[in-house]
Amino acid sequence: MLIRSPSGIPSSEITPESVYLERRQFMQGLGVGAIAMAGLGLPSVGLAASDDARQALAFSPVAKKADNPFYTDEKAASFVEASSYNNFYEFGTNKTDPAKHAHTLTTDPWSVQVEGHVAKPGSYPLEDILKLMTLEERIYRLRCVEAWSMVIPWVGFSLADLISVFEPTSDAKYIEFTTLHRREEMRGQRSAFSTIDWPYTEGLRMDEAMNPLAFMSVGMYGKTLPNQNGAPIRLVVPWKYGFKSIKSIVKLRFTSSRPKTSWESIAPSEYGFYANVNPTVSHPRWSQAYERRLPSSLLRPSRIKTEMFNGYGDQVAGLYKGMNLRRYY
Ligand SMILES: Nc1nc2c(c(=O)[nH]1)N[C@H]1C(S)=C(S)[C@@H](COP(=O)(O)O)O[C@H]1N2
Ligand SMILES: [Mo]
Repeated sequence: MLIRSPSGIPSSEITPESVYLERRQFMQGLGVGAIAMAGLGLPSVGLAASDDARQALAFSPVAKKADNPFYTDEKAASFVEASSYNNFYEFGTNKTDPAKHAHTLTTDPWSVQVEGHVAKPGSYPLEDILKLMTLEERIYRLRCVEAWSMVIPWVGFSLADLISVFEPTSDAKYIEFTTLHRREEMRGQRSAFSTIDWPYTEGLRMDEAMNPLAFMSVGMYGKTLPNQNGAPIRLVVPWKYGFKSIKSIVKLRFTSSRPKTSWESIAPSEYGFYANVNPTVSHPRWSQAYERRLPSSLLRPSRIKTEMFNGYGDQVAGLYKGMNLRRYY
């Protein structure tokens, strides 16, 4: 199915000049960040290459106001930090594996298959999706279940806007998301030791997916996503543990019953379907009361208190009214 841009104007022509200027100054700042990182002994493997491959995006920058839920004035990680310390098991289980190995992934052409309880199922080429969506920037905290977190400036569009394109029916109560399964390009999927039954899947309840915070990201730091961060399109759900923010998405399925997710299937006692950030419910093997805000070092451990719903309670607590969050973890 072909979707036409309403205006026909390439998005690159409608970015205000000021955004480009700001971005250029920002990118110049990155060189300094790379040197600082080298000092911390963090890897720089493959980063120059992945940065070169990234395209500038046209987007409206985030409004830097204290009451904007899509913004935080907490210090963002640098691009190098956010693209060299990753979880993306399709490329290996070490934090440095994705930056080393994700360059093998082909992200163009890319389509998203839409199935289930929708009026408009089909295979949607990513470029057609992008013509329909207005790109914006959001600076979100992402809290990993492993008790570290980062602040990252994402570029993308609201998941609710995307969902409305497919016209879900009243039977659509959940959405299941699926990552690409392509063993030739994803060395983690070829590993004999992998615990994940590929492809990686995730899910959201429909009202969670429609919450204005839920975001589909196609970029970060003003440019298209590096492969290790989930190119060309990934989910960002900032009030939930990072594993819900599924990368390199190829399928959305609208279902009437709750989908089984990868982590829940591997260890149901450790990872629940909801996976809301909750400092009062420990992981069976460690506390979730504190987190390490990256970058951190021995001298500056950056240990901070974890907030309920990762600090997004004003926006999302209502979704879980009356639910026992110890039971529905
Ligand atoms: N397909 C897929 N998506 C994934 C993962 C993964 O292994 N495979 N890891 C998740 C985890 S545990 C985290 S913390 C975030 C990390 O996102 P980042 O590397 O962009 O910071 O991606 C999530 N999305
Ligand atoms: Mo994570």
